[in-house]
Amino acid sequence: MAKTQELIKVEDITTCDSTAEMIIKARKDGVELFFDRASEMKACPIGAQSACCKHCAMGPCRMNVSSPYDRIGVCGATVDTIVARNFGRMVAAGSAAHTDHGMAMLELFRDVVNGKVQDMKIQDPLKLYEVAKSLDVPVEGRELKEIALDLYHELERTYTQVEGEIPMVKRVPAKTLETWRKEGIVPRGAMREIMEMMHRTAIGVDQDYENLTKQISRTALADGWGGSMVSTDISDILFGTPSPVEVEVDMGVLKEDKVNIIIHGHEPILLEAMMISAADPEMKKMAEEAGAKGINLIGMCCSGLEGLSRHGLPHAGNFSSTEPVLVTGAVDAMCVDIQCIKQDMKRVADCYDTPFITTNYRAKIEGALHIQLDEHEPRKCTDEIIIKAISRFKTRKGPIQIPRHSARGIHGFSYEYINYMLGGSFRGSYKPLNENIINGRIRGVAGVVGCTNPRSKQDWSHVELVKELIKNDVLVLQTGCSQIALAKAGLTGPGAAALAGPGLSEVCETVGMPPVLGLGSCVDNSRILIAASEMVRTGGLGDCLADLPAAGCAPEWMSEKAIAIGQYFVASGVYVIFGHTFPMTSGTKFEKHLFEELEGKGFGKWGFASDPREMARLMIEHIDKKRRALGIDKARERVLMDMADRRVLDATA
Ligand code: SF4
Ligand code: MSK
Repeated sequence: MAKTQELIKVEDITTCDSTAEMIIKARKDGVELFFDRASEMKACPIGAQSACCKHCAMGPCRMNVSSPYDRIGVCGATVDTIVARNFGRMVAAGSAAHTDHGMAMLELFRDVVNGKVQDMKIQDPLKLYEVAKSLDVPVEGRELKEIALDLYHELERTYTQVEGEIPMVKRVPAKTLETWRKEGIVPRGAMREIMEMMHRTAIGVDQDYENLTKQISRTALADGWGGSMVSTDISDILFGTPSPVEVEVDMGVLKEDKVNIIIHGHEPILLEAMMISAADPEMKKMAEEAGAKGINLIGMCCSGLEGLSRHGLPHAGNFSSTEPVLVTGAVDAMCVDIQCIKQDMKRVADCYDTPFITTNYRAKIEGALHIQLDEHEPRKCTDEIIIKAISRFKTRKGPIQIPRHSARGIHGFSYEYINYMLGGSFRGSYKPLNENIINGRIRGVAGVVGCTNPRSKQDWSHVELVKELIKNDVLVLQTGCSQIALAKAGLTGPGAAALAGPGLSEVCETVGMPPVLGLGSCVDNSRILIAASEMVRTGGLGDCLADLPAAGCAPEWMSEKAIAIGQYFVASGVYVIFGHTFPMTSGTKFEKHLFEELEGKGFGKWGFASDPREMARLMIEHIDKKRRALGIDKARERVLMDMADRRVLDATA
C-alpha cells in the first residue's frame, strides 16, 4: 500500500461506482491498486513533455522544458529532433502492437481456410466476398476457399511488402490518397514502415522534425489502413460481423452462484475458444456438480468489446477496473492474452486467491501460471482454464462482495450495419446520414475513443464530453474503453436520445438508434475510417476526409497505441484532441507543426485540452468550420448541459 502520503479521495479517482466500492474495499483489505501508485509516483516533468533522450550512451540528455532552445543534446540533437523522435517511437510501438495483432488474426484465417484449425470456421462468408471485391480479388464463379486463399495472400502484403502501396489504399478517398502520394507517405508494408521509423529515430539519422513527421504519418497509416483494418475485417470474417445487441455492463454482471471467468486483452481467439469450451455439456455438468448455477463468461477491456459486439457477452469494465474487479473475490479465473494487462494484477489476484492465467507466448508475466493457447487446438488451453476456475469456485475462501451496479445498452454497430440501418437491406446507403448532416439535423460526427488512465478521474472526461457533443447534435462513434465508460453511464441505452439535441434526437427516433454508436475494440477504429470514407464517397460533404464535419478525441488515453491511432486519423484528415497529457514540449517548432501546420497541407491536426467541456468546444468549433467551408452552416449556439439534463441522465442510467 502506498504509505508516504495521505491516500487520494475515492471520488477524485473514479466516477464508476463499482470501481469506487472496490477501491474502498481494497484499502480496507490492505491491497494496493494502481490508482494509489499513480498518485504517489509523480510524473517526471521532463519526461511528461517528452524532452529527454536516451537513444545512445552519450546521454541520457535532458532539455530545459521552460526554455526548450537553451540546450541541445551531447550529439547536437535539438529539442525538436528529440521530441519528434520520441513521438515517432511511440507511433512505431503502437502500430507494431496493432499490426502484430492483425497478423496473428490473418495467420489464424489462413489456417482455418486450410483446415489446420478444426474448431473454427468462417462465420461471415458474405463479408469475405465484400472484402475480396473491394481489393479486386476475383470472386465470380470461384470456390470460397480459392477466394479466401487469394485474399490471404493479398492481405499479407499489408505487413510484409517492401515496395509499392498497401492493398487497403483502394478504400481511401481519391483526394486523400493524392495528398498522401504528394507527401510521399503512402505506406509500403507495416514491417517496412515500423523498421524505418526505428532506424530514422536512432542516433545520428533523421534530424529534421518535418521529415520525421512524414515517416511518423506513414507508419501510423500502415496501422490504421493496414494492420488494424485487416484485423477488423478478418475478425469479422472469422467470428461474424457485429450487429446491434443488448448487453449488460459493469461489475454487477458477476454472479455469486456461478463460476465467473474474465477474459481480458485483445485478440478474439481466446474469447471465442472460451465460449466453445464453456458451451460444452461436459464443462457445464462439471460446474453444476461443483454447486454452481453455470459458467459465467465475462469480458473486460478490448477482448470484452470483441465479445460484447459479436455475442452480447457481459462486460465488467474498462482498463482502470481490471484490478478492482479482482477485489470482489468473485472472480474464479482471470485469463489474459496481449496488451493492457497490468503486471501487478497477478499480485492482486493472489490476494483474493484468483487464478491469474496468461495464454499467449508474447505476453507472459513473471510468476503467473501460463497455459499456452495453441490455435490448432485452442480447447486444450480453454478447457484447462475452465477446470481451474471450477475448482476455485468449489474452494472459494474469502468473503465475496459484488457491486450491484449494472446498465444495459445497445452495442455492436459496424460500418455495414450503419449502412443497413440507414438505408434498409435493399438500398443500404450512407445517403440518409449525409442528408441529415447537410440539412443540419446532425451537426457532425465525432469519434470518442481510447483508454482510461489512473492519473485522470476514471470515465469522467469520456462521459462529460459525449454528453456535450450529443446535446449539440453531434453523432458520437465509439471504440475501446471509452465505449464502456459511456455504457456504464447509460448513454448507449434507448433513453440516451432524450439527452441529444433536437435534430440528433429526431434522427435517432426515426431510425431507432442511440446517439452514441459503439463500434468495438481499439483496432476497430478502422471501422470509423471506413464509415468516414463512405460518407465522402456518398457525396455532398466534400472530396476528402479532411472536408468532413468530423473530429476525434481520446480524453483519458494512456497507451502508445492511442498515439498511433491519433496520428493515423490526423494523417487521414481528422482533427484529433487528446486530454490529460500530451508527449510534447510546449513552444517548440514540432508542436506548431503537429498542432497547426499539418492542416495547411491537407491533413488533420492535433489538439489538446484537459477539460472535457473545452474538448467539446474545440470539436464543435472545428465541425462548424468544416460546415462553413462546405456551405451548409446555419448559425446556432453551443448548448451546455444543465441540471434538468443531468436528471434525465440519472433516470435513464
Ligand atoms: Fe543525447 Fe543525442 Fe544520445 Fe539522445 S542521441 S542521448 S540527445 S547524445
Ligand atoms: S484496451 S489500448 S486501455 S482503449 Fe484496447 Fe482500453 Fe486503451 Fe487498452
